[in-house]
Amino acid sequence: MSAPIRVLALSGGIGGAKLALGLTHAMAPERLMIAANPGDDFEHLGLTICPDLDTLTYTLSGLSDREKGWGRAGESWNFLAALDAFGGETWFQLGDKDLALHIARAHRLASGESLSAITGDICRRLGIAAHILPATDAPLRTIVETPEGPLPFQRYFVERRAAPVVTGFTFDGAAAALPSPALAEVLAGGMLEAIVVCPSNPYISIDPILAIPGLRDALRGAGAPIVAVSPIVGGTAIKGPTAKMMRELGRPVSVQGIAAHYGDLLDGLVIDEADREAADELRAGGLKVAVAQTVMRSDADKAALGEVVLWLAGRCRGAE
Ligand code: FO1
Repeated sequence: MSAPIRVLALSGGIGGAKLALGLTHAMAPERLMIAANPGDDFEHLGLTICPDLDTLTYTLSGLSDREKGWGRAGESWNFLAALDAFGGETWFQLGDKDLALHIARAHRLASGESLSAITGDICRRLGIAAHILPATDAPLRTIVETPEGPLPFQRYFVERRAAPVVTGFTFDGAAAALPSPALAEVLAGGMLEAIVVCPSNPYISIDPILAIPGLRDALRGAGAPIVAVSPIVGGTAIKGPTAKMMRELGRPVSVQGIAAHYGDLLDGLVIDEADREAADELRAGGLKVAVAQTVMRSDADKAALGEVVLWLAGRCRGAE
């Protein structure tokens, strides 16, 4: 890796990718590494599907479907329609262009290349200056515990539309997973200025990354402040099932609930203006807090939030 990485972001899919894009505008993008949640990944139709990794790749290359948040813009669906005609499984939608990425990746995985090496090459081909990689090259899959039994993540999220009540999570394969090599190198290198926990779902997007043995300690030991952006705004989640999960798990659906979930991992938390009144309580608990507009509608919003995150990390370092 040529330029030393200064900022490491931990990210899930859609919300995390928006902040990651914002960070690329708030700093030199080649100094940014983004470790993607592997927990949403699964094997489907003989292919390894990596939704959060791909959402980051498509978002940072400008290829993403900005309305859906996942998949590619200008997509066609001939493969899915033809598959349907053969009675194939179509509950998980793979567009034609997205399928091309999956086929290219499957072929390379089968020939023994690592997921992080393949992702690095794909990002270079798409002109992405930031370094996107899976948090681990090993299979690490989120299982959602429900009263009707355990459900693999995509069955729960897409096929069942996140409807079953959640009682907990397990991360299959976590015990044997190692951080991907470039991530381990950056964490051990002592060059990081900030670690950013994106406004992703803490249970299903960030916890799978933290389930990699030793990773939480490596993050704390990296010598950089760890700053999160709350995915909860005004007592609800902007997108996705975060608030529903917190309720079902009996946790307060609030920025305090997010702070409590991450506990001593965090040095700083960015909360939305809607939660301004929680700032003093969070500060009394030992966190540095920035109050900002965290709902990212435009690219300017994303860049502005990226700047706030880096500013708060600077304050945590005592640099400003
Ligand atoms: N999300 C859906 O809600 N329905 C889908 O059919 C779907 C297909 C899909 C294909 C490729 C891909 O990279 C992502 C896809 N997603 C889909 C998103 C995926 O389920 C993510 O895990 C979630 O968005 C959570 O981050």
